[in-house]
Amino acid sequence: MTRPNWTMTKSPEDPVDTSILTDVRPKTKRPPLYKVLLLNDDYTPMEFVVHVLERFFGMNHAQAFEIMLTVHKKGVAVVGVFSHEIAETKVGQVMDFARRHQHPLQCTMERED
Ligand code: TYC
Repeated sequence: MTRPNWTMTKSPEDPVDTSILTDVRPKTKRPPLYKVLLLNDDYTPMEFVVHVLERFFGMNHAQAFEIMLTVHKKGVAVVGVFSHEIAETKVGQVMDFARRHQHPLQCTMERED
């Protein structure tokens, strides 16, 4: 009977062939994380962006104001890192909220390396 080598009993007469099947660790690769990015534009009011960061990303007012200013000055900033599903939800919430208020604010996600 042929059995995988990790279940075979070793004996001098029956040496275990470790040449192929040697790794018995279960595969535990963690799923990738996604950065949620906020993009600058010339029209969305600063207060609206601060409100978005407080409402959807759980930031306090000072944190939200600081990140908003970073986006305003640098063009883009990471506002959070999440699983694929949560990142998609956040992007959808921000885009929907901005569209409903007729602001051109853009929010995207990007796989983290
Ligand atoms: N640049 C905008 C303004 O001057 C403010 C702004 C900040 C817009 C961040 C978008 O993601 C943004 N009103």
